[in-house]
Amino acid sequence: MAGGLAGSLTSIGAAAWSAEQVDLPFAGGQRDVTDAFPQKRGVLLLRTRPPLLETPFPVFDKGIVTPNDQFFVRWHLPNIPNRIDGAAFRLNVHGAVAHELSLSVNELMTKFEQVQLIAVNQCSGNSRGLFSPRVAGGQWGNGAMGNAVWTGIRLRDVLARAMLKADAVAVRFRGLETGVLPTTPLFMKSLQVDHAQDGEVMIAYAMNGEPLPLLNGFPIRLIVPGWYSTYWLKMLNDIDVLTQPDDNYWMAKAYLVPDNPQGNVEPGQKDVHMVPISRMLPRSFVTNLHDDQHVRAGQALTVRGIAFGGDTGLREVRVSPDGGTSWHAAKLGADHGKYSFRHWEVRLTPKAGPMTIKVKATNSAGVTQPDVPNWNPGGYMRNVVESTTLTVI
Ligand SMILES: Nc1nc2c(c(=O)[nH]1)N[C@H]1C(S)=C(S)[C@@H](COP(=O)(O)O)O[C@H]1N2
Ligand SMILES: [Mo]
Repeated sequence: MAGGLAGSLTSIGAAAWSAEQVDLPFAGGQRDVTDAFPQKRGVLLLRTRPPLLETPFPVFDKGIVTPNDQFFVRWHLPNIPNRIDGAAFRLNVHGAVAHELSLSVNELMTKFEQVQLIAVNQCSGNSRGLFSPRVAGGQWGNGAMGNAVWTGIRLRDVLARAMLKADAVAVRFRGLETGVLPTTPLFMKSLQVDHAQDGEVMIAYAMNGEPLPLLNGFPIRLIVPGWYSTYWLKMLNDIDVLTQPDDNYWMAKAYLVPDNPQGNVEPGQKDVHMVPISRMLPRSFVTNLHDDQHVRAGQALTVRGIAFGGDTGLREVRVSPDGGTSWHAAKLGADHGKYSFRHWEVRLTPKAGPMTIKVKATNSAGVTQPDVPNWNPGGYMRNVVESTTLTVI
């Protein structure tokens, strides 16, 4: 892959998309299904430039790994390079380091120990369209997430080669894209030095065994396991080691959440202490059934789906066949590591009438999904217990 690395992005949004539409379950939720973006096919179009593309939910029923061509896409700034010469590309490491580095992708692939991890990449604003009261921002359904096998190297190993100086406090990441105006703040995110050196944060050069799709960050991106993907910086070409906390716009002003475990406030509440978003919360979803689906009374019904623990593994997934009155432990599928989606399944025998199935995950730290939706003005961190209402005939 090294010498011939090239991403191409010839016609963002230029081609026609199919007439097919999907209705997400909120006002204004009509989405075209598009094939118009390079290396993407059958994704929901939310915005063209910069691209916001959502994974259609039925994809999550097909396996615990989300295919690259249907993996969601989110960018903040419109000038994304449409071709990257992978051989000429360099990752620069500078700032409070003893040795500045300028590394080719080939050097990253051959001079550091390779590691692999299955991890969920979830946008902070996943499910924002379901917020009530509604909030501004990308109106995602539940498909601004995906699970992939990431191959790359440890950020810690790269930082060790650069040798951080004693006064380093944060590590800031930047990618190749820019805004339309020179005054638009470049998209940059940072991690505290201890987190950056925890040995889990990765620089990935492959996703599900393939080079990263251009729109998912070709040729390299950051993987911050268990944290919302705003930190998973794409087309990563610059690492700046800072001696002060990062006060750039995207850390100090954007992506702030109320300082409590669910990022929760009452609509209209004032004087809330806000902090940068960080760890993910547990979530679980039914993937093989949808609202208003008709099923047969008295016949065994398999209900299955996916769940993840957020910043740690899953302890259990429980399912209620009666809108939350009684709960049954679901059978969990293979464990692919604490940051991965995990399958779950139960068998039910429905009785005639409407039937509301609820699913609730608890992670290994004991954090459980709330029965009542959490809310905040940014539309972040939604993780309410999901309901699916069937008609049993
Ligand atoms: N360079 C760059 N990296 C970025 C972003 C961006 O705008 N630019 N957006 C972040 C956010 S908010 C999300 S949700 C994820 C989306 O990752 P994906 O497009 O691979 O699904 O990328 C993150 N990394
Ligand atoms: Mo995001």
